[in-house]
Amino acid sequence: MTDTNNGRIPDYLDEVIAGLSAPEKTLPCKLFYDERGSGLFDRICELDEYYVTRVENALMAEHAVEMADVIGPGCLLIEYGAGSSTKIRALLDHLRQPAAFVPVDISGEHLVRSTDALKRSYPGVEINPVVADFTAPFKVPAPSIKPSRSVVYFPGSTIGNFTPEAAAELLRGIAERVGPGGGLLIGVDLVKSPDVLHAAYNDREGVTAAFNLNLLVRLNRELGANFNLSCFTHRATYNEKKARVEMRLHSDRRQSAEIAGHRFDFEAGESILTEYSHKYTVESFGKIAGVAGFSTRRVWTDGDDLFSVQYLELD
Ligand code: AVJ
Repeated sequence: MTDTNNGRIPDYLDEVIAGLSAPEKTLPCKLFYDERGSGLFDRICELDEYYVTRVENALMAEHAVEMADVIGPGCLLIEYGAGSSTKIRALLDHLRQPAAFVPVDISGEHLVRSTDALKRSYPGVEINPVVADFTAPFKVPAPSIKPSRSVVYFPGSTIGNFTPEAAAELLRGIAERVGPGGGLLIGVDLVKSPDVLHAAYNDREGVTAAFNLNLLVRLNRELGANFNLSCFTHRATYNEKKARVEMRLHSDRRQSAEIAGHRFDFEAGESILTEYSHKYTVESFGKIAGVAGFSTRRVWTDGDDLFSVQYLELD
């Protein structure tokens, strides 16, 4: 196992063991985004069926002037999960004299690459990247100019990965970070026809399936696990009652896999839960925001009400 990851044991090993030891087996969805997984996700974003990225990009392009206007001049802008360079560029093109831009991402390499490109495009903007998992505490460096207010930008409907309770908790953390008068510009995917959702998470080309299965590819490589990749199948279903897509890896037969001396047994038909993708109405999201102390100030949606970008403010 030692030569699978330059001799280092990945720090997520305990989380993986705990998740696979639970009565309902789970794996953390943040593990999707290794080099290969990030590439597969980029391909998902270009699929016809996956409306999410296309519609959000269009909303950003169309309304960035208004967004920059409600945010106002001199802000400290902090992006959670910076990977969406098209979206942030729409905003940076129109923001007036931002005090600084702080992209936060769990992948250091990814962050260095995107920050270099942004620095070239926006030489007048102070850019202070932070490598961090935004679900854990982290510090944002103070900009050299005192900001008028702090605003977190959280695109992509990544908030949908969290249960409503965990989402409220994360928003509470953002509220603490931005303080009174601070803002949150957030992309939130909307409740819609189950057919549209089914197609978006079960694309014809099988890119989403490859993205889901890549979790096991990664565990085999980085943890020396021995999952039999041909005996697990991608499943994505819409749970209407909970308003969420649930993604799983389904064990096609009775089998077992070993990771770092731990053995995991699977019944035929047993599955590993790999991701939730919660969908909201403007009202249901407003409630969660309210729990964290935010008020909904503006909501931008497309003509088909597929997706929303919302500006929330802390009173
Ligand atoms: C990046 C979390 C918003 O939930 O739609 C895409 C990830 N999973 N296809 C989503 C994803 C399967 C995506 N988020």
